[in-house]
Amino acid sequence: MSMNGQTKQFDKAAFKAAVEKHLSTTYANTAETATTRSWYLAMGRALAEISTGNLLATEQKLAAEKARSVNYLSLEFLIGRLTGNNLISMGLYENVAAAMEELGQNLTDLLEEERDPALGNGGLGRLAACFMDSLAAQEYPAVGYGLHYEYGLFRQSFVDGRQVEAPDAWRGLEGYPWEVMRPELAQTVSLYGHVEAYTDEHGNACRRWVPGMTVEGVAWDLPIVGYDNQSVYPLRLWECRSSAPFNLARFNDGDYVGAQYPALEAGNVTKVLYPNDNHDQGKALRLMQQYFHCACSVADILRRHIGAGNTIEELSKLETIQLNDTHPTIAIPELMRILIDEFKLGWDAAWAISSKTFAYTNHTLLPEALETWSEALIAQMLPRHMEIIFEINHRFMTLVEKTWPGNNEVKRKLSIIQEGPQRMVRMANLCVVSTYAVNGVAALHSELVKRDLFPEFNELFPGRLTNVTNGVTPRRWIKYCNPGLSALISEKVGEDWPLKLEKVADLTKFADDEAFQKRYMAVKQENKQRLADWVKENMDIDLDTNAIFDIQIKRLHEYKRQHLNLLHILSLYHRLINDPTFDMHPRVFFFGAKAAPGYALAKDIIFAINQVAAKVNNDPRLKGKLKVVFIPDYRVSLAEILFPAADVSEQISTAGKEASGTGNMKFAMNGALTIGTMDGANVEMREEVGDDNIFIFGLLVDEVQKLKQEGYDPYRYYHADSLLRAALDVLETDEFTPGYPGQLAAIRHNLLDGGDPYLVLADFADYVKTHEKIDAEYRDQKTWARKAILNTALMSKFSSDRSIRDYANNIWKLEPVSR
Ligand code: Z16
Repeated sequence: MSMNGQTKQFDKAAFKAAVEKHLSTTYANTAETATTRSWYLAMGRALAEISTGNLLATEQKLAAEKARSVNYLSLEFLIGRLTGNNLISMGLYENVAAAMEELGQNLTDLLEEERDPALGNGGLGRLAACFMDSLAAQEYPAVGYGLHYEYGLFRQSFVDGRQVEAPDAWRGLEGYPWEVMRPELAQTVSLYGHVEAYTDEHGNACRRWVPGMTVEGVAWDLPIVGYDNQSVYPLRLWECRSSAPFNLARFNDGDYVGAQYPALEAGNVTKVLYPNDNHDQGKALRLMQQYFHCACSVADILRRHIGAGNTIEELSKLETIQLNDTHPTIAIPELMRILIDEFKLGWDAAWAISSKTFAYTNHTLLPEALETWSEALIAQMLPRHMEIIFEINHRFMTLVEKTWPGNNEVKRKLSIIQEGPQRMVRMANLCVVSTYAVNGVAALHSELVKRDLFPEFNELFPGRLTNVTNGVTPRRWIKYCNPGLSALISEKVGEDWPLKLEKVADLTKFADDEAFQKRYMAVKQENKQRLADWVKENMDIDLDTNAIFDIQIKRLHEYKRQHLNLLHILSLYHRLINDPTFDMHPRVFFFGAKAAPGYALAKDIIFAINQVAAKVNNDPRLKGKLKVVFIPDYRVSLAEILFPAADVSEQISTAGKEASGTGNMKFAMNGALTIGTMDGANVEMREEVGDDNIFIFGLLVDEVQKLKQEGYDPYRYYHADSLLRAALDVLETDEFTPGYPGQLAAIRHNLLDGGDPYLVLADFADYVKTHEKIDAEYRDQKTWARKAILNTALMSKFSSDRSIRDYANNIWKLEPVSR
């Protein structure tokens, strides 16, 4: 491994001394008594010394250069474990392994001590983490801004097959070794109160916010280490602390304890991550989190900007702010408030800056995921912001009137304020009106944003709505998680592919080379064994690694259709038992998924899969041909074992519903073949690998829309297909819930009388047929190997480095700055 600039040269003796010093002085331990955990923590602190130094140096260099930077605002950063990944980026993996060996410690064991920082739900949070990695790897100046949740996404276990949630105290008792508190960056955030009018010293009529309370924001920086370069960027996470003394009036009244109570409540703003993926819950505390995040982040951006000697008029020249979904939208009225009320700019001057500073990424078309906040709630918590939102809308409505005179219907549709029994603020509309660029996350999705979600906005603001197809970082998702494949790639195409994934296309030359095919499949076999070992150790299930490993890992959601996968499994079970002519290659179906705690049907689907697994895995009639494994507590560190071990990747959402998907890309890079619908990024993956190297099935977006318009009747499919009928009807029996018939009936009911909102039944037959094709093709291992190799070879488009270059070139207008 090459030594890189993070460390100039590695002094093993000095590093060991640093580890031992942390062991004794930071953790009060001795080499004789220390646990593996203490050694991991001490090693982490010693490594963080290096990255913190580089973070500070990068910060100073960028300030001195007056480099234009992007500020990536996201309520979620699903970064996963940092230690192993950072060792690779720093070029220190082997050196540190050797140093720790001399201290009597095994690096692999130490790395297993790290808990996943699960500061995100799923795709959106993981995308933010990949993007930070790609910004640092390519040295595009950037700061990531997020929240320092005390509890990350809940830990999941199964009790009698049902999901049980437990809190995720990701920092442990000792704190997380990679984070560093930045006390001098603390911010005070205002909430509640009222707005008052006043006349300033020049006789101008002004307005100001008189807050009802304040809380404190404390900054914690996590290092985003650039791969093989010297740059380290901050992921700055804000922790909420209560301001003391909190309620001055009550405090002076002598009610000392009572005065602290509201403070205790406010101290809870960053307690816990909301566990919803693709769903808007509309809770007041969530709005408070969003505002707290935005207020701290905008204030910090302005502190850096003004602190470096720039004028406020230069803001949009030097800083751009990317909003990851609508979650940080309140940053827009916050910046307007500061420009107008504090910098005393007029509306037009403020708008000229703000509307050239913000850009917005849309991640979903699902109506239940599009955020709206009640006007009453915003007016109470953020009264000045509500005034500003009204003013933005008023001016926007004037533009709409000019474009479509007298057309009240279009006004009602486009207005930032949704009329009704209680008026609601539509955050996506506010974003489209107030930003210079709006992007979807895959070509198909971005077309649907223009065609179905925002057609009039696209007319009003031509060119504003664009596409940036998602990507994933090849450092974590190939190099770190799949060392066997990485060595093979390096041998054939050279060492620099993690930064230049196009190089991997050279593997196409070896796709038909039998010797290479054997080595490639041997790596796959090792990775399947690693997963099988994990399953044996943690779940005590025996697996045959010659079986097809078929994996669906993603949040549990109806639109992602884990229940379509389940119906297929039930159909195989039915055929294996009832049809003596039926044969299949052995298959293991893996699932990993968390359900939002309030999502009843999602939880029912988890229960059903677990019950089917319990039966199927122990049924001798199946002769070991069918196994079902639901991996509990699916998270980034388990994803790192699952993606490399897959033969088949399940990407089976209803067409038009999955904005992009990113797991689909990780599977394909690691040589799994996709079974998928023409949805999200699957469409572009098919373009890259060719139709022969991906298994596409199901209705197209327009067919889905047409079928729904004509009046979709799930019973039609039920009556026409005996296999489907068998798979559905068994859910009414006690086959999988002995003694308790009907426990799985909610799923069947949803699909038949519930109208099957995601067209599971309409796609079932084609899905089954396509799986039969997979079964047949897997038996020809040479052809399968060829296809798997071509998947690895042809995924370079889906490196997040390419996504970030697209943002930098087409939206942010950013240039790299090397340290
Ligand atoms: C989320 O994970 C996504 C969208 C959204 O509105 C909210 C959340 Cl928490 C996902 C999309 O569902 C997925 O298709 C996409 O790949 C991912 O965001 C990243 O863009």
